Amino acid sequence: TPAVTEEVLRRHRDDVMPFCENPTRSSAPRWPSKEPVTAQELAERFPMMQLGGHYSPSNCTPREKLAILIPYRNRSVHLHTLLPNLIPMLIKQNADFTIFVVEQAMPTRFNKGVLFNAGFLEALKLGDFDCFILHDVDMIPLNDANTYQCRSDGPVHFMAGVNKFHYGLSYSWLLGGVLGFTKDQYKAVNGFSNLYFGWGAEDDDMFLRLKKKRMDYHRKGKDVGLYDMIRHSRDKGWEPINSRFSITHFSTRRIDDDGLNTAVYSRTSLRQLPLYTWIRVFVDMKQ
Ligand code: UDH
Ligand code: NGS
Repeated sequence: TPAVTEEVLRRHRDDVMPFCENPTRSSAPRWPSKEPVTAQELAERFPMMQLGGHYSPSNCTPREKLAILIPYRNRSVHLHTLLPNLIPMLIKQNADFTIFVVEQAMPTRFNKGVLFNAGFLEALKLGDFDCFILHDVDMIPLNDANTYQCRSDGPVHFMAGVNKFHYGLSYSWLLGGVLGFTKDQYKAVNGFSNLYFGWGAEDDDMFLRLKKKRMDYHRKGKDVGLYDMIRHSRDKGWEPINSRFSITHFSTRRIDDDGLNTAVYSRTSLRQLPLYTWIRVFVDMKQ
């Protein structure tokens, strides 16, 4: 009898399980639930989630594997408000996803760029992810039709508007909030700069990286891309630092020598919790 080749197996699987389609249509924004939910209640609410915060639809073949990277420090209430909104949305979208909470240990100033780079590298040690969704912990998606999928022709900015700005953005090239890259796109821009300790500019730096690499990005429309930001005060260790402007000034020159290929951090914890994989890293200020 002829050997069963990979190709035959694949086709067979496709016959039985067609590729997943995103069933959600644009609809009126849902009213998000703004109450934090305890870890235990979340685990009970989402028994279909596998350890480490993984979910894969059982009745179709997913087209891509998503890694959701959430930069994090001391925002437990926000995380426990985001998860009960995000998980059901992604399940409705038939997504194959794994949630990573990438926490920066104290005491160094918070550095989102390094955390994204670390999350990207650490996630790839654990699975073969195709698409990386970089997600602020305090941004609650309002429309289930805001499909978290990457595009082969450029990164996707999923946020068209946020409550804080009357469901608009503060400026047109803003890339903060929720941004999606394929693995190759993220590598092509050499990830984020590692040099921004403190609030601001790492996302503007990314905008310049995309420009430099002649990569267009796509912004979702307001029909689906609206978010509610959970209001909060400024965190300790996340103050705006004046030097950010001069760092950005040299951004495009440095792009290949500062980023994913030069991120310095040490991983101090890795735990697979019921609803997410928790990675804690220590970031030295000498990048
Ligand atoms: N983050 C943390 N912990 C921190 C700092 C940042 O988890 O200590 C993460 C978190 O994912 C957050 C993201 O980084 O969503 C961006 O930080 P942010 O939400 O604080 O940034 P934003 O620009 O707010 O929204 C800045 C402070 C505004 C103070 C307003 C006072 N009225
Ligand atoms: C800009 C920051 C961005 C930041 C954005 C948020 O000024 O990093 O504000 O604006 N750029 C610099 O600091 C250079 S907000 O939407 O909160 O008004 O993301």
